[in-house]
Amino acid sequence: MGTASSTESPSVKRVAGYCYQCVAGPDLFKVKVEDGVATAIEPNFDAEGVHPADGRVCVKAFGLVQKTYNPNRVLTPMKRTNPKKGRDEDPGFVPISWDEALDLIADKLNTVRANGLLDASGYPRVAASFGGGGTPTAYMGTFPAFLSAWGPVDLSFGSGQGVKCTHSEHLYGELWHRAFTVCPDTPRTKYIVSFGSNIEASGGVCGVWRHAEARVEQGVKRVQVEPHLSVTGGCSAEWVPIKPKTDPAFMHAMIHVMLFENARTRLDIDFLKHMTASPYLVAPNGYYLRDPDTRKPLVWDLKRAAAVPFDTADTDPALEGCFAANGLELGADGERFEHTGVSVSTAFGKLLEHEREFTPEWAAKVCDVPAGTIRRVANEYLDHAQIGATIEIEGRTLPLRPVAITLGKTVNNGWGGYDCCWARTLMACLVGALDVPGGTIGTTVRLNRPASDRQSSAKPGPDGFMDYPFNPTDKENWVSRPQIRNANRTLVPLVANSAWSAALGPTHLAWMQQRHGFENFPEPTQPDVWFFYRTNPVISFWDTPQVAEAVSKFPFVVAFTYTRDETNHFADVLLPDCTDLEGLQLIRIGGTKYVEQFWDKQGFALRQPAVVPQGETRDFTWITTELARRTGVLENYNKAINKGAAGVPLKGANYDYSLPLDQAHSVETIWDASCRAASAELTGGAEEHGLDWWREHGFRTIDYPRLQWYLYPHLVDNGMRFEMPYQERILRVGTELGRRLHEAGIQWWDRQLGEYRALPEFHDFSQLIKDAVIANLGGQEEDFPFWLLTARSMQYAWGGNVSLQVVRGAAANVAGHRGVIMNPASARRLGIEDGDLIEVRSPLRATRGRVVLRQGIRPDTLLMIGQFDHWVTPTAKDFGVTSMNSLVPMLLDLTDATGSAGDIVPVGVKRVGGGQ
Ligand SMILES: Nc1nc2c(c(=O)[nH]1)N[C@H]1C(S)=C(S)[C@@H](COP(=O)(O)OP(=O)(O)OC[C@H]3O[C@@H](n4cnc5c(=O)[nH]c(N)nc54)[C@H](O)[C@@H]3O)O[C@H]1N2
Ligand SMILES: Nc1nc2c(c(=O)[nH]1)N[C@H]1C(S)=C(S)[C@@H](COP(=O)(O)OP(=O)(O)OC[C@H]3O[C@@H](n4cnc5c(=O)[nH]c(N)nc54)[C@H](O)[C@@H]3O)O[C@H]1N2
Ligand code: SF4
Ligand SMILES: [Mo]
Repeated sequence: MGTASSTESPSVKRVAGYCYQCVAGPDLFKVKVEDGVATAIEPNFDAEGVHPADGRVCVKAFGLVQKTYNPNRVLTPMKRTNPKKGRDEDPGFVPISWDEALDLIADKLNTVRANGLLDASGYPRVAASFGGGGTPTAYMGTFPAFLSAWGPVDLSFGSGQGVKCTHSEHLYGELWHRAFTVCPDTPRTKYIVSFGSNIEASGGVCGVWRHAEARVEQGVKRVQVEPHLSVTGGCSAEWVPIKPKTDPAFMHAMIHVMLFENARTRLDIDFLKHMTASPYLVAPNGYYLRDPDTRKPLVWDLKRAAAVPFDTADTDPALEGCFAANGLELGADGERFEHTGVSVSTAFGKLLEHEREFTPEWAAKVCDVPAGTIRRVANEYLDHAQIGATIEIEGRTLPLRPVAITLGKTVNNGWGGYDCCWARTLMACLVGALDVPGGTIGTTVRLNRPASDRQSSAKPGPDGFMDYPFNPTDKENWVSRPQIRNANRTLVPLVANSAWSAALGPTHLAWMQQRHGFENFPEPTQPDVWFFYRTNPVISFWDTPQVAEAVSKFPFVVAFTYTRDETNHFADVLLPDCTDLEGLQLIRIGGTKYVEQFWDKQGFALRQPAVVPQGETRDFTWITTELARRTGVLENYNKAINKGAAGVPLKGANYDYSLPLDQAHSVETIWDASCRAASAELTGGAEEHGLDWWREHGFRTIDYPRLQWYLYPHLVDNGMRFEMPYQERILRVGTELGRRLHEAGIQWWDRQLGEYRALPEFHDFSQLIKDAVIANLGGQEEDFPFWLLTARSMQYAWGGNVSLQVVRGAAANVAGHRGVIMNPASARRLGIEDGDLIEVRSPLRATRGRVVLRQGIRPDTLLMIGQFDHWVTPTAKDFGVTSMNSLVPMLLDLTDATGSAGDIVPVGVKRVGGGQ
């Protein structure tokens, strides 16, 4: 704890903590506590030079004082007394003791264990959902250790995150450059093309800080391509109002300009030849031509005028051209094609063929952006790329390529996501700007292991690329029976099999199956027990009434609860946890993390009770330990904690703070051991500071090498290349997956199978989405002339802080928070004026809201910011602000091969009432 300054009374203290309310954190702060009452959140300036924003927090963190003292908090455990569950049913929650609440839950869990952890369909009987981007982990203490001790738990049920986040980027980003999320190397870049990445709202304090610095220090030019002028568009050099979901056309045309309207010498030829698969020879069936003995892909060596394995020393591989060569082609399921004197072209040659038709003039018609604009942006990108430039980072000379392309969540999700991720990564490769200083770089890994270190997760695999843990698609090993209700490993090879893979499966399939099963799939079942924490899927998911219907039928729902909300409306038991300023927990900080957290340090930070917990709220670790004790898994729970499930392995090379297995430990004991292990881990065993030291200091870090911000040097050192432009593995994996599914009689995933192409096949995704919605739900196309979109608000963390007046007050200063944003010209045509009440109708259903007229939106687009439409959450339920979520259907036809879909739906509008 910091000391009080001289002008303040001695009863004032400052308590260090962290904020991880949104995925752009964690950020460090201090809580000012006067006479035991938290009165202010302040930056933690002890972290100057340590934290990328020098210890500052964003506007959302300042809501935490009000969050603590919110009179609408649920302050005791509650149980439901009305057995009927429905939106219009009063749950009849009554206060109960912790003993009763925990016994009630333990009783259900013990019954589950007695019946078997898996049900007749092979699905876990216990399910759990956690909210936005994994941030709940920073607040749920040892709960991960309980989940691991319990056994199989189904994390299938979409909680808004995952399929709605930057989902395609998560999967393809990890495949291509171990980039669960992707961002510019903002401190060095000079030119950014952002396709709907709303960084000034979504980037958190570090992202906003870095972009502000880049504008001032480097004069970075950012071009914001998006249908609606977000706050990011507002502070960009240029706004390009593209038609929704046509970004792939824009990007194809940029590639076309780089390939066909510029001399090859403007590209990074050396990078393409030696750091990518561009020179690999592609055989007639679409797979690489390989050396028959070593099975290594072949390149055409201009020096020898012969085909040689890609890793042959001293070659000058041809980038383009057709050659006659011999070799072996390996297709799906071990198919072999032997070729003699076959005519082959390079992967780069295939790319040229593929991109030839995508001229800016063609794209202009698709995306409603002038050809000249697309051409200029492509050329500006080339102009800024500085091919040949270098920079020294920690004594090592690396390429400097100060150009980057970023993608927002809707560009990334659903149809077109593959195309956009591919095009963005390819454009980085064309100028040698992938994961090098100044370029387009990755932040963190989640699907590959170890998640703590991008570099060591990138291990050499076959064919010169990084290995990737695809879920098996061969006959013997394909996971033909889904292990969880969203069938992630069965349907999505790319989703891998890490701790995050369940939440990144096609999570809406779990909800959809609560209505109807899929043909030749296991009988859908409900979880016997469903836990959820820091998520509100009845507000945040798609087709929210359908989610509500499914939840209302779940037999036993346990809600960790802050206030009453739309999802815990259907709960059986409410458990009130200590919130941000009341709980105790140690988390890892530093390194590189999304959204733009790039540190020169790594270490740990502590969150501690700054004030006495309100009411009967309890520390998450206490609740968890009690559950473990009452369900007979204490020993495994302690084992899991010792192994690091609560964030730090308690035993390392020079130290051992492992907890005895046979007893329940207090919250302080657990975190004291974690603190000691963390100190020891950071110092090779030299320090063993306990909880008291950490309470006083708040955080402890060591250096994090800046060289590790970039993956490129690691690839060079290990003889690996980026798997671009040609997707031979995707083609093979998709072909095999298709065969497995068809062998199992499953035809309903065929549309998704179509996406497994070596080079993405262009579609007008804008039209495709409209057609799919109308085909499934009916209606006439002319009745739905608008696209409805959504966007982030800097003030709100999803729906996590909507009940705080102070947050709403801050948001009220930013245009668009009052209602539905609409272009004045379109409004005039429909006789609509600012403030009018309108009905917005999709083929699924309608909602109502007030119109906010703004020039900064395309005439064919409407936007509903954030996720409101609350009907239980205190204060938010009185906002009268609508959301798109009840209008967006969950449909297989909207689901891409990665299992995601976009926050976009075609709608019509009519005026139903005058202004207020
Ligand atoms: N319309 C629309 N919908 C969207 C999006 C959008 O842009 N527009 N974005 C989507 C995306 S990308 C995501 S990641 C999801 C996120 O959506 P979710 O993961 O569902 O997250 P939230 O809506 O923030 O839900 C947070 C819940 O946790 C509760 N809570 C907050 N603090 C505490 C606490 O300390 N303790 C407990 N027990 N509970 C707490 C809040 O009251 C709230 O009910 O939303 C998706 N939905
Ligand atoms: N303050 C705050 N920060 C957050 C979060 C939060 O809730 N609050 N949530 C975090 C999470 S989980 C996520 S997933 C990220 C999301 O981060 P972003 O992707 O940056 O978030 P959004 O603002 O939802 O992005 C929507 C933008 O995309 C544009 N857009 C919509 N459709 C299209 C399209 O078809 N083409 C193009 N080019 N643009 C389109 C919209 O105009 C809007 O400006 O934010 C993270 N950061
Ligand atoms: S950016 Fe997110 S984690 Fe950081 S202070 Fe703001 S709300 Fe908290
Ligand atoms: Mo998200």
